[in-house]
Amino acid sequence: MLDKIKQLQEELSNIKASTVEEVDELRIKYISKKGLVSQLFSEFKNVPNEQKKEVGQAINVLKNFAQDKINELRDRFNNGTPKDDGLDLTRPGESMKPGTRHPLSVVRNEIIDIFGRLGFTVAEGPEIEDDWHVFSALNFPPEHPARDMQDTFFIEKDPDVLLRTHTSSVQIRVMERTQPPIRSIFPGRVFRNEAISARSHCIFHQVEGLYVDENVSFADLKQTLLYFAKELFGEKTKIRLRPSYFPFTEPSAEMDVSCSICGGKGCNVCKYTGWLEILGCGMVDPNVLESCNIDSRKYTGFAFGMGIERITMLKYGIKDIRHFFENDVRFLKQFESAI
Ligand code: 2NM
Repeated sequence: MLDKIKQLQEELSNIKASTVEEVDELRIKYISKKGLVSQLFSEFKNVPNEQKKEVGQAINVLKNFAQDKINELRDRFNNGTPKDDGLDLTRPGESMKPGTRHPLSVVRNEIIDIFGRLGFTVAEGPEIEDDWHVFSALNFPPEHPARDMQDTFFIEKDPDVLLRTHTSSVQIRVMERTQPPIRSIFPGRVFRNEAISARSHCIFHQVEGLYVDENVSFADLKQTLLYFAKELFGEKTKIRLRPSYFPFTEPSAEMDVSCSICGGKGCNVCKYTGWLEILGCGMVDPNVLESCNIDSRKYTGFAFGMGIERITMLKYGIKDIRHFFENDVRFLKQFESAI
């Protein structure tokens, strides 16, 4: 008798049903008046007296177990009111914060937007380049130090395959395939073989710009950059141009903006000069135009280039360039942007 009870208990532990009808069949089989559990009660009278107590208890346990099991199966199909398992399905879900844009993307998009309002389009090109597009077409003499292994990451030698050190290579590609008017900006990653510190990194981001047409003058360059500086740093911003040298522009200049922290009065960010250097610029050297089959007697152009990291650090008071490459969310989530 006890064996029979044990066997039924095991059978009941494994019962399954995939429809309400199957649940009912199981109910009839086990716990109806003529079911297997009820049959045990009828056989109970034949159990010897000394076993009655033990067997009686076991049958009662089995009966309750069978009842619970059938109820449980039935509840699964009872799609009217789900069983209360401690979940309140009417509660609003946990809110999920959207991610934020990387500060370099925020500033790059802002720069693209400002020049977009002046009619500049965006162009991109390859990060892996050849000597022609990075150096020769840009009027770098053969012995220029930037061509050195010390400054440039070479992938192969003879012929040279290298990582671009500025996005000017994209300007060359655009000028090679398009005749003026050209009015574009060129955002992208660039690579220089430099020691990593708080101020410099071997990978960084640039935006360069180029405007080539008939009668483009230095005055056009100045007004374009003044508009840009006011849009980026505020209406009160002043600019100044200092003579400089680049192989690809003549004349060349470096542009400072009045310090946006102290308004030009002098503070530790501008090292008490009142000015911050933000970009290099100049009139495109006629040799560069000729390298790209653009007639330098008919057309002139201006170009400029800036580091996005530097501008972002100045704009947000970030003291270490390495923050941009560590992806610490405590740093990143402080930047929110509409674009
Ligand atoms: C700079 C500064 C000055 C520049 C010149 C050219 C090109 F291709 F037209 F010759 N592209 N970029 C340029 C000029 C870049 O970056 C500091």
